[in-house]
Amino acid sequence: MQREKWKDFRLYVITAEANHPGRSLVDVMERTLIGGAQIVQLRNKTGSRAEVLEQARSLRALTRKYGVPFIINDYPDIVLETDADGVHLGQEDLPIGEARRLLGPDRMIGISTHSLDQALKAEREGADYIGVGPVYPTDTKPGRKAVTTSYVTEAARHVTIPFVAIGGITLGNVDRVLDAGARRICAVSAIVGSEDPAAACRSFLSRIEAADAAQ
Ligand code: TZP
Ligand code: MG
Repeated sequence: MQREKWKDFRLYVITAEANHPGRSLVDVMERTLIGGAQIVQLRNKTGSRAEVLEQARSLRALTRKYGVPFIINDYPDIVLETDADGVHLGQEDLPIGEARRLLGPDRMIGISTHSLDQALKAEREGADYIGVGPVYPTDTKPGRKAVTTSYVTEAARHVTIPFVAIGGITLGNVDRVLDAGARRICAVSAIVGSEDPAAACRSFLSRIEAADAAQ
């Protein structure tokens, strides 16, 4: 299955245009790819469908150039329309089984989870990966209570599909998240809001690799 080959990612980057005023989405995301981002998600909670479609087209072309999987938050129809590699769902979005019927066997389905129960349910329903977070409070997803590193440790013990720790992760705390058991990291504002997104990606990757080596 096509989607199996995309699961090896370690550094996941999500778009957040509010974090880089005056710099274009494609430019910032290309810098993350130069720095080694291994999976990219388009997340646009405020734009129109037409805007999301246009951004998806641009990022589909860009990620293809770098051979990196491209995921779209919230719009399975735009996944199909732009030949993206998968969809990312929230707990309130369409059920995983429904997304699978729409997208077929070759595309990835990821889902945000905030508890071990949600994680195990996602696993049973056929998710390809889950988000575990927000680990720390974050302005990128306001109003959502932090799950802390204790949920990261529970996920590391009990979840068998890939899980990616997300939420408030910076170079200042990523080692704690890795120590808690995460092997895949998503950082949004700490990367796309950085002066140098490529350097930020390289720094995150070297922390992830150091944690591997210490295992
Ligand atoms: N889901 C859980 S936390 C989060 C999302 C989309 C935002 C993560 O952004 P940041 O800037 O890395 O805290
Ligand atoms: Mg959603």
